[in-house]
Amino acid sequence: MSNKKVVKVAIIMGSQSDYSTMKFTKKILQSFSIKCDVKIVSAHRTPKRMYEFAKSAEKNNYSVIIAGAGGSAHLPGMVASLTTIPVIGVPIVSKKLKGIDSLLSIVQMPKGIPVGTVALGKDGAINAGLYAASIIGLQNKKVKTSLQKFRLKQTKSIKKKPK
Ligand code: RP5
Repeated sequence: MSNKKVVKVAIIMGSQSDYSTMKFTKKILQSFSIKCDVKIVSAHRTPKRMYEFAKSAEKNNYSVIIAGAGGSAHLPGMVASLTTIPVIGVPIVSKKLKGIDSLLSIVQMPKGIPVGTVALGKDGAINAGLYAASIIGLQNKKVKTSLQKFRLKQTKSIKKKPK
């Protein structure tokens, strides 16, 4: 296991409005001292920005890309089609369909281009960060140890009896 490579995660989202969810991904990654770049990249409103982001992701040394999107939520799949870096999709709770649209859109990628899909909203945003830490932990001992400590703390926080 090498600890020398600087690990970096890209957190992208389709809109400013997604940040109230995606900020939890940033927070959990920071708690593991994993560097992250946070950007608004919309598949349909800024397609050129999305293409350029995805095509330069390798050069920018991202280990994982986490993409939050709501509604028809094509951003994670589109980005995944342009790179072989693992992409995790976070379905945002949409206004009209409460996120069922986002969830089905992200999870139902046809074969050939995988997107790791997490739960809707805040839980998914946190789990996306933890999942990225697991992937990075395969190569980075410090991150793996932090993740193990996090799990232990979580286990200890669960009381045997309810108050
Ligand atoms: C999607 O449309 C975004 O990911 C966002 O979840 C949704 C709504 O965007 P806004 O109308 O809030 O900009 O592209």
